[in-house]
Amino acid sequence: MITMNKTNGDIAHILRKISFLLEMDTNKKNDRQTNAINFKNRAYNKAADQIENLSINIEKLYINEGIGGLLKIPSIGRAIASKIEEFIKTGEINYYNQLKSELPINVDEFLNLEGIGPKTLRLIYDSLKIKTLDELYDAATNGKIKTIDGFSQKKEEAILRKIDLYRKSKGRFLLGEIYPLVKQIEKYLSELDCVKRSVAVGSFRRMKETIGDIDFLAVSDVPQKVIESFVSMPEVKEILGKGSSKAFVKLNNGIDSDLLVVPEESYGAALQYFTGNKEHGIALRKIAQSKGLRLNEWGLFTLNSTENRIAGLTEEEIYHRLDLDWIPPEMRESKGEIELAKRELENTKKPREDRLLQLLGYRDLRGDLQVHTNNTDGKMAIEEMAYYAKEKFGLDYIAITDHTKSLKITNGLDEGQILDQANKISELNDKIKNDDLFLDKFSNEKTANIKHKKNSQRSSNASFRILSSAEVNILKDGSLDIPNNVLDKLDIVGAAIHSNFSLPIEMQTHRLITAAQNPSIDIIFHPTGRIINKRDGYPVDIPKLMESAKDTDTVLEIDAHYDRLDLKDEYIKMAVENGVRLVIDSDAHHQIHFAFLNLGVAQARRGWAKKNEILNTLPAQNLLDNLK
Ligand code: DGT
Ligand code: CA
Ligand code: CA
Ligand code: ZN
Repeated sequence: MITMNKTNGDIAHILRKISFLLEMDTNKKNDRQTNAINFKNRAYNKAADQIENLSINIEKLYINEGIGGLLKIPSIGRAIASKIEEFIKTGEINYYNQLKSELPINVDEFLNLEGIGPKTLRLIYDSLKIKTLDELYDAATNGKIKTIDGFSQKKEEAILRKIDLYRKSKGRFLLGEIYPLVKQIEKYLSELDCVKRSVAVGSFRRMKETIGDIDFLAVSDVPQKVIESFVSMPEVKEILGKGSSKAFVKLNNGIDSDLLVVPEESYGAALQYFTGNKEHGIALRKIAQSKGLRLNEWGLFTLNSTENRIAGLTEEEIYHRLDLDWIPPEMRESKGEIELAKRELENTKKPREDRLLQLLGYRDLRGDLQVHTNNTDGKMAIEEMAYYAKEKFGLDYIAITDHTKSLKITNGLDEGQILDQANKISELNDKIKNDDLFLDKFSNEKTANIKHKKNSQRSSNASFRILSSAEVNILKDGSLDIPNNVLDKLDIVGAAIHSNFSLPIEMQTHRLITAAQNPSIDIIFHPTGRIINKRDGYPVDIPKLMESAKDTDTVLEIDAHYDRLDLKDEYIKMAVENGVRLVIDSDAHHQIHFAFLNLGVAQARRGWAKKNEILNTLPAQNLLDNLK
């Protein structure tokens, strides 16, 4: 008889803990044992990934179909299936308890602590018997970590910084990480019979780079029904509260989620209220008050003895009744957008494209200027990346920017390999012109598809272009690892810092400025080097870099990879205000990564960028003509 109540999140969590302990255990083993354990810990992690993203409840699946049901899930084999069975039946996994008795650390605390992995932790545990995060922090504060073999003052300081960053970011999720989940729930709610429409609001609608909790808004005449459907989704781990029009839950991956249900006539008002940010909402309510009106999530009302709703169905009518132009959600951060919207509405006679609130759009990018391939650390060949960029993401061009030779961990290319790649690209472009590049490369189904297209719209293939390029490594002194006479044979060149992160701010700024002054460098990639929630990046004097970019006509990149989003919004705004030109790149290492471009567009919109400020909204030839 099964009485436990295990969510997918609980199951995934314990599998991750097993994986973590297994990895801690590799230190003392010989190579062969280590390989076997590595294989095992990856298997547990992969299973956890699968389970977290499953839309069916695993416990129910098991109750209905037994262990055979579990085995149908990809990445779950016999060994893991039987552990899941044991967990569902008894609430425990004996194997986990065994591992834990050998390494009695508080796994939960260390599981998501980026940058201090199981292997490092093992070394620390072996000498200091540290079991908790607090103990680790104390030991580092008291200078005990640096005394361990293989550690140093620098490593100790890095550990303190990582714990600080972790504590600060704890509970905030990366936008790109939760994006698919949010869209999945949004779709589920929208498709309920009792729901007229549903949308994710809050910081998600503002496309903030990290999200504290996910807020949903739904329009319905039967809120109780919507709330029951929401709290019983398989993605829900725990119901934190529910009322007549609201519900609060915790989802399997640990993030909280709110739902507000309103009638149709309040949709726009609720959308406005619930999108925030809080300061933006408060400012709007003050404007309403100053006009003798009241604004809340149900509508905009007059303050007569009988309250009359004068707006509420759409957001536009609310903004307009307050004498403001409608403000894109990405701008609603209380950073001057309200004053701007006021001026803009007063100037509505200006043509639409001259108006400041007309931001870069989600369909405006025509190319991607940072794309990696399996010649270095990417996963696919040049032609595969080109195929997906064109067919699935509608791009007109990509630049192939494999890493260069001094970045050894990626097998960076040397001069000869870069030139070989450029030749290959030029052959591929010839094939594209003749319309036969994509025909022999892929499966029959895809080929049939393209052949059909080839007949119907002959010019489409011919317009796609692959640009030769490289992500050149900036060395410690600001020089590059590839000479200019080689770089000048490429269509376009980006440069980036990948090493010596701990140099002081003057030296980092000097490295970037030296690269910008190099006549062969068109773009500085991911200028600050941060990884959100994981590392702050190297220190840079941003205003100085901007000035140099402007003087040398060097383009700065908004790297759209979800954990970089580098430059961040305030720096984008600074670039825009100072006439520094920008591009948005996916930093794709796999074909699905082109999807990150949208996050880069969002980031640019958060920095108030317009279409003409982003160079890769231009056709390829115009873009090349516009470089320094
Ligand atoms: P988060 O969740 O930390 O990423 O950020 P938000 O902006 O999603 O914040 P959240 O979830 O606390 O609230 C969602 C929206 O609801 C927020 O953007 C504005 C609105 N809101 C929440 N609390 C208040 C409040 O006390 N006053 C006003 N005016 N609005 C609020
Ligand atoms: Ca939120
Ligand atoms: Ca919330
Ligand atoms: Zn890079």
